[in-house]
Amino acid sequence: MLEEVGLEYETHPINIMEDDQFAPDFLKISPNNKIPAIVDRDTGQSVMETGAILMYLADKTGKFMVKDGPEYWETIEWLMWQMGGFGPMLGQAHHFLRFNPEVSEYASNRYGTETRRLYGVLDKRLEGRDYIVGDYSIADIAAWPWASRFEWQNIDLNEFPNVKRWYVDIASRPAVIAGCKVPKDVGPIPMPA
Ligand SMILES: N[C@@H](CCC(=O)N[C@@H](CS)C(=O)NCC(=O)O)C(=O)O
Repeated sequence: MLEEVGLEYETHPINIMEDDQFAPDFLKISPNNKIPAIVDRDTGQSVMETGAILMYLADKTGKFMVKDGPEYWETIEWLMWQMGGFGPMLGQAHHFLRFNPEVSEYASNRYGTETRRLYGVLDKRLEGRDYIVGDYSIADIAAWPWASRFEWQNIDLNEFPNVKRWYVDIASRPAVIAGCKVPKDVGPIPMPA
């Protein structure tokens, strides 16, 4: 989002494997000890939670979210869908399908099934639409990074052709390519076969 809106920014990597997220200075801006969080140096406002950060930056810059009307609420709807479903469920799939596949058959099945269901919902939503709501928006910006881990989730994007088209299209955006290298370059963006 910061690359897309073109604001200058400085990153402060938080290594969650080394418990940086519990440092008192970080907890002041992110009391739930989760990344990401931002501080707006223009105003002093700090914001935690991805959805709130995206809304804050859209509001500050007037980009990637309409101001009112039905499309405003649809954007909120799909942002909340990501925050409550696509993000957390796919996050659990990473734990139980990718990192600890043997630990619990129940958990692997549950999150694997839920992940496929959510991809199905997104595929249906993208039928006949270029983006999740209207033009490219914070709804897409919130969801796309989770889809970029389709391999970790045992998802073949060919089974979800509308998601595949949407995913490949967004993957070519210069801001997305640049943003995927922040805070460090972890290699090329995964592309479906
Ligand atoms: N609802 C939060 C979730 C963020 C989240 O789960 N962050 C994880 C990394 S992906 C984290 O900071 N974990 C550290 C911890 O739980 O201590 C958001 O969307 O911003």
